[in-house]
Amino acid sequence: MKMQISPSVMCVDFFELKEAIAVFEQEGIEYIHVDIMDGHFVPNFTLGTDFIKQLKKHTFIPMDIHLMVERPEEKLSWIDFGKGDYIAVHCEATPHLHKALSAIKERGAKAMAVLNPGTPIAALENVLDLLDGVLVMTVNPGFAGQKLIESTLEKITALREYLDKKGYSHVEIECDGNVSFENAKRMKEAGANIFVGGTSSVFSKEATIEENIKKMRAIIK
Ligand code: S6P
Ligand code: MG
Repeated sequence: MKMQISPSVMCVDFFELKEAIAVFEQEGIEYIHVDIMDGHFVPNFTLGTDFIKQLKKHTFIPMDIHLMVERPEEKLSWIDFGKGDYIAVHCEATPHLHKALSAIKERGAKAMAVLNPGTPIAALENVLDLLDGVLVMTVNPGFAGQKLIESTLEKITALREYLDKKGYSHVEIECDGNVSFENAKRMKEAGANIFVGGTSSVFSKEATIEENIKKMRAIIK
């Protein structure tokens, strides 16, 4: 499976967003991870629908939109997305997971279901045919800069096995939360192939964004 990087744009210094996007394009970044939080599903607010609209005017890189909102199926029409973009909805955020994923597919985008660290893989059982990807949260969502929850590595391994066994080996696995250079290697070995880059890698202050992306590429290749 293709190894891909999805920088989490909530971690950028917004005064340097334009330069960061130019580096993403130059480095062949596959997705831009956009975190949307509603202050209910997770205890924080972040980026919104207008931000996505603006971002789409300034880059050709597809979006990887991570909806940390309650009842996402009621809010999909607010968001500018389409073919090539990933939209991720949390299994815990709605009793209508099937409806939410179907609505994403109907708009030609790629559908992703998200599992919080405490949510079992079994939550995916009845929506497997709608999935292009599964996002495994490797921290509890809401904030950047947290520490990896170790048990989520086993979950990635078990999920890869589960998907392959059920005949869904084309379904991608993304990991989000403390995907540091060290952890990315372990997540890759566990079976992940899309890596959300945050403060512990792509936006680490120890080097430039360009150097960090190159380092991440070398680790996950
Ligand atoms: C967190 C959010 C994530 C973070 C990212 C930060 O709830 O969904 O996408 O932005 O995980 O990365 P890091 O390296 O600071 O943990
Ligand atoms: Mg995220």
